[in-house]
Amino acid sequence: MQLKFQAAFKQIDTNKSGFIECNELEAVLKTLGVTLTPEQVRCVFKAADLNGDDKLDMEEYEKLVRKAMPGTVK
Ligand SMILES: [Ca+2]
Repeated sequence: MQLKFQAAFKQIDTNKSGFIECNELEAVLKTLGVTLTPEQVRCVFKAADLNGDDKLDMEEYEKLVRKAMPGTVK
């Protein structure tokens, strides 16, 4: 696991829960210039939430980023 990636994860996890919640995902998408409707954000979130616990752990988030932005995470 890349340190840079962990640092990014911690920045996104604004409430320091150790997980990324749906609203945190929405916020990070906005900073990336991606504007989605709440329904679309929910859809992306659900697709990324592999174990269905309604939050993204670092592994799930990494997979999402790898899928969404190939080449950004090595
Ligand atoms: Ca999860």
